[in-house]
Amino acid sequence: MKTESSKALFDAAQHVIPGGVNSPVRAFKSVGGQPLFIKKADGAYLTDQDGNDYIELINSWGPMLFGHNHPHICCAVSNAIENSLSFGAPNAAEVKMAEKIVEFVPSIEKVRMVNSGTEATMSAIRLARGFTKKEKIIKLTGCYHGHGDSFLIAAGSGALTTGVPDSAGVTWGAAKDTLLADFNNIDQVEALTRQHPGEIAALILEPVAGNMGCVLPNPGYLEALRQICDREQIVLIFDEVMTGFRLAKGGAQELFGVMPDLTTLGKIIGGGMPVGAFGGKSEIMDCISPVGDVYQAGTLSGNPVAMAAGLAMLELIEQNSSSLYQDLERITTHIVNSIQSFIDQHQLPCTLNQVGSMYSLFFTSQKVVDFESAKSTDLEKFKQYFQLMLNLGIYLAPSQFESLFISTAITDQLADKIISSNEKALGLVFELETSQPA
Ligand code: KE4
Repeated sequence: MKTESSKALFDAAQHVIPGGVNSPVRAFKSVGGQPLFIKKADGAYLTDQDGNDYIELINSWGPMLFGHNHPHICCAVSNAIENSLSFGAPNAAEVKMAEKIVEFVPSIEKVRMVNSGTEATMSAIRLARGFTKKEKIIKLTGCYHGHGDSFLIAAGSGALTTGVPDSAGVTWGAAKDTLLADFNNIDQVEALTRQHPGEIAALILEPVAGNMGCVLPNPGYLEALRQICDREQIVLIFDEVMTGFRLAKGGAQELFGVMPDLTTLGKIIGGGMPVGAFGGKSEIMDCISPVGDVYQAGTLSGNPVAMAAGLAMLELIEQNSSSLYQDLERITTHIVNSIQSFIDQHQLPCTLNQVGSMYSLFFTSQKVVDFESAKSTDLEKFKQYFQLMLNLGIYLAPSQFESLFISTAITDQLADKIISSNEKALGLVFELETSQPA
């Protein structure tokens, strides 16, 4: 596969951009080789600078629910651009977007637009602290909420201690206010509320984790968190930046029937443009300035072009909602079940997690239910698998600890190509006699 143009661009990029990328995961650090520079994308395909086409399962890390370059979204953006790119003033599209979000997401009564998922989660935490007048938050290991200081916190040495900075530049002052519990472990949350009575402002989680690979909540887990937060007057925040509009029109909260107090959104909500949002009960949201005393602001928040893209995305969801999520689940289940059959047939040390159009293949025999079990995966085997799949024309997330996404652009025919490529790649990774050369 020719990759000279990508290599030349990567060499140039590293002189002027840290690591040559504007987001670390794109650097292919955990899968080796050099990152591919993408020239264009259409439907289910990415095309790199050297003209190589790939069926892609990243969907730009989630937003591309209907595949790339969807005419309805592109047309909406073109029309919006004619009226200038930004006003820095209220505009009709913001109102329509907010009304749509309130209509789609069951727990949201009011919503504030921002420009990324990180901005949404940072703002939601500050809002929860301002609303409750309490300072500590509970975060779950393996969940990622963007790069805000409150979230770049690792579990302390002893279980149930306060967090420790998980990035240079994050202060101990920030870390002391973040408590850690393991995803799917309700006893640890109970223990933290006993250790810190009256101190905890919020508990934030991905209701379906996507950032340790795809990991589902155990039955009853979300309901138990809801009960604890009600009892302890803790603001329950569902970070649905990834799951929002991905798992259902109303996100994971609709799918699982558990209502948070605040929800953070991103990715799909922008249709591929930089958009995030946070929303929830009016009682809480009205603490945000200029109504309340929790400050939050943004030059390009509610940008009219970004709103046009996001609105077009939500319109597509609305127009297709009768079968959209069933269709996405059907084809994703077909892919996952076919790979699972191959794993069972050859008794491979692999496990798959799936919910709706999100799934992950882990290189471990353990059931992956939390960060510890996710970390039991064989990263060397994942690296081989990733590179083999790339050579077979399938572009996966360049990290084991990411979820894959299926868009409506993945037809049954493309699903069969994904399945056969998985069989070839796994055959080579595990050196099965029956495997065909890549
Ligand atoms: P952004 O600031 O990247 O828009 O959103 C942060 C964020 C918040 N919450 C969840 C659940 C998220 O998944 C994310 C961002 N996701 C990663 C991929 N897992 C974005 C990719 C990247 O960092 O380049």
